[in-house]
Amino acid sequence: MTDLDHDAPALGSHKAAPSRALKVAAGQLGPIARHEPRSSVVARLVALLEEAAADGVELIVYPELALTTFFPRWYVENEPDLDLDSFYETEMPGPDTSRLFDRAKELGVGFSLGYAEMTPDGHRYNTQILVDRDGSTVGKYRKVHLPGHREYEPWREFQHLERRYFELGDSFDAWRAFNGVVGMATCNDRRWPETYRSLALAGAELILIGYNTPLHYAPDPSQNRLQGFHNHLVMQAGAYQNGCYVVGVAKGGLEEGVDSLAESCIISPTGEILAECVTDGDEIATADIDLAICAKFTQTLFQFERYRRPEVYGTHVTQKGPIPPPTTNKGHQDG
Ligand code: ING
Repeated sequence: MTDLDHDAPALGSHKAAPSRALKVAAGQLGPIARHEPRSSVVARLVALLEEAAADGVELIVYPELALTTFFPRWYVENEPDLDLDSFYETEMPGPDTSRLFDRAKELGVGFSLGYAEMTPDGHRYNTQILVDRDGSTVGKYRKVHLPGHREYEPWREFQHLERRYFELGDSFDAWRAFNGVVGMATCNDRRWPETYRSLALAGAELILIGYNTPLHYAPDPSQNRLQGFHNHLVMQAGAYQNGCYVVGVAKGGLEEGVDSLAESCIISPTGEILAECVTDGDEIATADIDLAICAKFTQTLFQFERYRRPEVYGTHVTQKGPIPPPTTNKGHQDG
């Protein structure tokens, strides 16, 4: 007997669930200079927070590595004026960031913040934290997909040494917060469909993503002109295919000679962009969302427990790379 034989009667027109309104903001940053002090950056983050709070925002999302310049663009060991450890936070909140935590709590606004994490036992991660409106830390995410390279590559105009400066995170988690279920991902994660599906399988209705994306992609510059298209493409697809909201937030603009994509946005489970930043500097874009809208997709077209076929998807977890068919097509079913 196949699953189809026991298919439940088709869903009637989807009954609207009670709304779960939430006002969110993308808290986009422009460039952070090589030696810009954290106190200066935190002042910029607080300014965005206060602007958002004045507009009734309940959750603001900041970019990846939002406290410092994007230091993986350099082989830091060869930069006499740079100290690698100085880019990492050993505590969160710490001396420089407690001002942000305190002000957010005062204003009753939650936030997600990307930063370089150094654990007490010396492990380094590209981390994102989720803080609730009462100032409590809800959860922490460590970037799973690290792009770029590990060794100095002189052929590149600038380096992308995330695989040198960070260790791999190893889980996609979702947390109950903001009257819904919230997940986080970071930058390159947004290009991999597994990211959104893993979080949606954990019940995520809202996925918060910070990014630093150079417009120039050294391994294939033909992609440069497509950076903005690809950025929105992957997040809109991830939102629609998983029936969730996605907030994508850039650190953009010309940072230490590297032009980086801005175009932060808030995306609906419909896949539509609800709000978008229009500059490549410090800017908020806000949207009134309703987490109940997710069910219009997760309880119909993308009702996972009804329509997904995990028993067919085995290669998704057993294989890392592709295994093409042998030179002949023997072994495939006829027809
Ligand atoms: N940055 C990039 C990203 O995935 C990259 C890596 C750069 C990809 C340029 C493509 C083009 O958006 C991070 N930090 O993951």
